[in-house]
Amino acid sequence: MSKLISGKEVSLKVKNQVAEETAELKKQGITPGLAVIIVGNDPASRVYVNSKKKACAEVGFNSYEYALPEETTQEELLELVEKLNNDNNVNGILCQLPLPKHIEENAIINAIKAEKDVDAFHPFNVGKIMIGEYAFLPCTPAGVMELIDSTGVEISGKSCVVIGRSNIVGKPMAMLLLHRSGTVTICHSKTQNLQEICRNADILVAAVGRANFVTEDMVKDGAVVIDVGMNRLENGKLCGDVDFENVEKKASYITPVPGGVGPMTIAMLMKNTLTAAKMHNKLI
Ligand code: L34
Repeated sequence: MSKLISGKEVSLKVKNQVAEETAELKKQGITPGLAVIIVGNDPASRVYVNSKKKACAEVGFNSYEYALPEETTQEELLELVEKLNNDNNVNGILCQLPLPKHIEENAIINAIKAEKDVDAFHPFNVGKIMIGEYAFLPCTPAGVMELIDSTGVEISGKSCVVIGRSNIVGKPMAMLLLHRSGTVTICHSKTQNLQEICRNADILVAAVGRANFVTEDMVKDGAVVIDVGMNRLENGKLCGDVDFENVEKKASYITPVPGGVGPMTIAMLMKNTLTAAKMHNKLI
């Protein structure tokens, strides 16, 4: 029987810490500010952006929402980013992905000033992550690290397998595990012997985007299993990449969906925005 890792609890701890530090900053007349841009009407994005605004209020930040219509042009969006780059009340800028197809995501990511890039998606910040010298960690992988650390399980020397190679999760996730001296394997859709490789993992992180992709036969007895998946089934139910019911019996620790990685993504965004505010005020 495995132990559930509560993203709700761990995220609350992170947010409480951010709130305490924010209260201190406010005494010096500094209130961190996060600008969140959402383009179009994706219902899932709407839910996540609302949670981000709510978290800002909880920790004491100002938040500025820019909800733009689906037909917004790339030029219009770039203009807004430029305006926010130059706005001193804004310490962090986040453009919720995915964007409508007619907008090139990389053009927007590259336009956000690296020092306000609280997602850590800008190539400058991605490069910093590679060399282990970062101000901002990408929110989801950073949240996963907090969840693993909350178990007390040592990462150093362990076999860590990441399923998924996206720029947003899989690649930076592997890098963070490597920085902590994990022996890291990245698996993807072309991987041969996927089951065998996963079965060897002491720490297994699933970021595939397919419901119930990770089955019991792919999991080692006693593994730590982290589920980054966020799949909406036809019946509206939210479900991860891991066949929770069966994998739970084998894992030593496992994250639920919802209530696992999702809330951590938001908590780490708060942490990055606080860091940005401190940097902009030359406090770090
Ligand atoms: N720019 N785009 C940018 N930054 C990000 O960090 C994100 N991401 C991903 C999608 N696009 C982005 C998020 O915010 C995924 N993501 C995210 C954030 C929060 C949650 C899920 C995904 C979350 O709070 N999930 C809840 C359930 C929410 C529900 O009921 O739908 C959970 O408990 O897992």
